[in-house]
Amino acid sequence: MSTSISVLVVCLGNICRSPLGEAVLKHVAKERGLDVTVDSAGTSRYHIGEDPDDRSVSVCKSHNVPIKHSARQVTQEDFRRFDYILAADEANLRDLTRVQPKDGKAELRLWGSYLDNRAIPDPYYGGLNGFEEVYKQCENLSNAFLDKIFGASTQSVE
Ligand code: WE7
Repeated sequence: MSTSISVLVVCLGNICRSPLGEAVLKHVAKERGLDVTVDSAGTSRYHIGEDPDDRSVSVCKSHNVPIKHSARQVTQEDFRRFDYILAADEANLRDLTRVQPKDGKAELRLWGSYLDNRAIPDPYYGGLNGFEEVYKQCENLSNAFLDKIFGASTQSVE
């Protein structure tokens, strides 16, 4: 019997880091043959309905990782529906704590807490290489998270 889990990746606007993290986590889980439902959302309502940032799309394209998302704001229902809510940085984590309902079952954590406690830096006001760095960090964070939840024995071999 295999475990099925659901994960919500969260950043500020849900156009740069979190849709990229969603795409990478889906891709890594699929490679490892793991059953993981992944979505993403933003703490802000600023970009609701927008596609991912062109630079997130470009970086995913260069790694042959599919990315498709429409930006949305995190809801209290998300805390009841998802098993894990992973915040990109400490500000996102703080904002999520503020909207977390009493009856939420989701495990709310900084994504980096599964690896090195580092935040995913906001690449919005930088160039494409910041997005490439975020991509690599999301790959490492995806593997660290899946190792922790499913066990390192589920690691795929190249
Ligand atoms: C960002 C952003 C990011 C910063 N994606 N935006 Cl101007 C603005 C205002 C409220 C919410 C959002 Cl979402 C945005 C646009 C989108 N990753 N990062 N803004 C940002 C970075 C450093 C200092 C201040 C802000 C608003």
